Amino acid sequence: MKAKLKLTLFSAVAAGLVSVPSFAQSPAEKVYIPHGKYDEFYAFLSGGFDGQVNVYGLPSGRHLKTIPVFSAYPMNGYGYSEETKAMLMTSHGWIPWGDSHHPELSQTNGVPDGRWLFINENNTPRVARIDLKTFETTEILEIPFSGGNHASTFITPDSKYITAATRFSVPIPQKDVPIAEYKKYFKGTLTFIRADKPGKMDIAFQILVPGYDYDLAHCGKGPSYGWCFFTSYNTEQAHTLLEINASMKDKDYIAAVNWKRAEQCIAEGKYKEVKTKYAHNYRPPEGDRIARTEWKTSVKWIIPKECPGVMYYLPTPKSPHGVDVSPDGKYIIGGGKLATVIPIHSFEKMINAIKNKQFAGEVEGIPILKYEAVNHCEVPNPCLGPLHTEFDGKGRAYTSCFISSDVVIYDYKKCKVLDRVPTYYSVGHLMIPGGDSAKPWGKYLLPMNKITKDVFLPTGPELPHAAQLYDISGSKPQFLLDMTELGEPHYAQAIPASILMKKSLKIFELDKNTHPYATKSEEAAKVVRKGNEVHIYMTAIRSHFTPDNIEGVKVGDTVYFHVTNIEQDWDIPHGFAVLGANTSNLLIMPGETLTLKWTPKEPGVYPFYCTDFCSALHQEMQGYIRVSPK
Ligand code: CUK
Ligand code: CUA
Repeated sequence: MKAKLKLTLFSAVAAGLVSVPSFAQSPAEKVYIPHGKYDEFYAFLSGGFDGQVNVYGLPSGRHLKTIPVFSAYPMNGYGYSEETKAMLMTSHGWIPWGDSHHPELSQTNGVPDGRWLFINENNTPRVARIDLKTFETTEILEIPFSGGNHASTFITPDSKYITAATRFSVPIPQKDVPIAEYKKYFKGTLTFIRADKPGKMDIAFQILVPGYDYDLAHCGKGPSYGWCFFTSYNTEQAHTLLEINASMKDKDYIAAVNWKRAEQCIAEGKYKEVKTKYAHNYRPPEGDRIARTEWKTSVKWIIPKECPGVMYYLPTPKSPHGVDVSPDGKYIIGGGKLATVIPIHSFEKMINAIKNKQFAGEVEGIPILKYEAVNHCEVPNPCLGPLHTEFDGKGRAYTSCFISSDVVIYDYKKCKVLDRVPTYYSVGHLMIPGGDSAKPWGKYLLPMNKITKDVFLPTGPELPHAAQLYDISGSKPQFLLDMTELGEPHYAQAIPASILMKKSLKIFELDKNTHPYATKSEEAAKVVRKGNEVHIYMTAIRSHFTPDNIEGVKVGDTVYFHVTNIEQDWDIPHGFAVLGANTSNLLIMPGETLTLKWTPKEPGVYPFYCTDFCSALHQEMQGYIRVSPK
């Protein structure tokens, strides 16, 4: 009997009638990458309060790299070297820290293309571009008239714009007013940033909106191309004890912005040019690779009243947090974090409601559409605390649920719950490769959690953050792996490794290095004094620096070590550090020039050395600099 059943099952599988393959391998087998093989996906996780982007391989969960973005990073000298300092400049001064939340890959026709990764900074409003050829931050743009940049960086399907929006409403422009007069003075801005021209990132326009809190966004695609959607909570306009006072209303909003209409208004001159000052920092990925700050002086404001049709409010239950658009561009899913349902709006119904003027009111010239007129359905009893939604490209939506610590899986057209998987614990964002694009790759699901509790070995009071990797390629999700994470990842993106590996750069060619202090051979190494400045044109190659004995420096001089790595092998970086320098190590890649600035305080002879083990004679890669009295 048994043998007969086995045989039947076997023949059914062989005939392709039963889908077993997903569980045919154990989780350990599925995440194991044999030596000599690569991971299938690159995953980019935001670092949250570490201000960086962390790169992992999936399905192994191995940490491959930290890309410094908004925080200085002593490991490679980002923010410390003269070439990268300017990246962290803002109108508030030089800020070596940021809070990064939402990475977003550039897209072509709604599909991630692997050119760039964008990411927001929440605390001192900024957005950044990472060049995925070099895996380096090349551009950071400050956002003026914003109080915290959270609904960012969500992208239009052609990478024309990325979004930004005020998380906290503030007086706009800033001024000294009583906080109790919030309703009178506080405002928000929704910002559209031109993103498709590297080196030329700039604010296309800002829409001046009511003083609510704008939390997250996603842009339309396919039929909804030309629109972006932003969650708008605290429509109560509370300024104290928000946990109670901003949760009074039954419904808040999703703001639907017609950016094509905004472009028209700009073209017709229906905007206000406002003076301000904000930083645009650019470090070219080739050439001299020196970051510079350019100060911008104005932005264009669109006032909704003066540009009718630019914006509508869609009522959405209970303090919506996430807003996500289905791959077909037809549905807009809100994550009402205090709601007991998941509201799904229909783009088609929204357009009809606008045509038929099915309004429930208006605020500051922005029509509020009727809930029943735009709502496609409410997913009943999904979970507790729905937040964010991703898609697998097979008609299923996956929504993270903070309070019930799970991910609910449902058919978003039929509004029917299909399945659920647990998370450990209190999930925030979740990610499926391509899961917010027009063509999800599916395959894996990565819920990222806010609380770790007992998942890993305890490490004192501070624990790593945790994520779980699921295989979602079969008919049932299969739990694969607990992953530790650096900082606090909010959102993530992933792309097949095959796309990025084709674009990735292996070496900075020395010939193309146009740094003014580049030293391309040992013969060209020299020490040049310019008044109080001493410029050391230095080379690094296994296993020595040239020059390695430097004299003639005096207390009171400013010393610049311009170190060029002249290796021909692509995988041999050299480090550089000098005793007592109040900066960091440099990590110089082959073909690159980096500069460490040092102001010696006392006479003496100071050693410097290579910090990255580069050969059997690495320990000999050192030198001395003599400092004499004034
Ligand atoms: S998030 Cu930034 S507070 Cu839900 Cu995108 Cu966590
Ligand atoms: Cu160069 Cu160690």
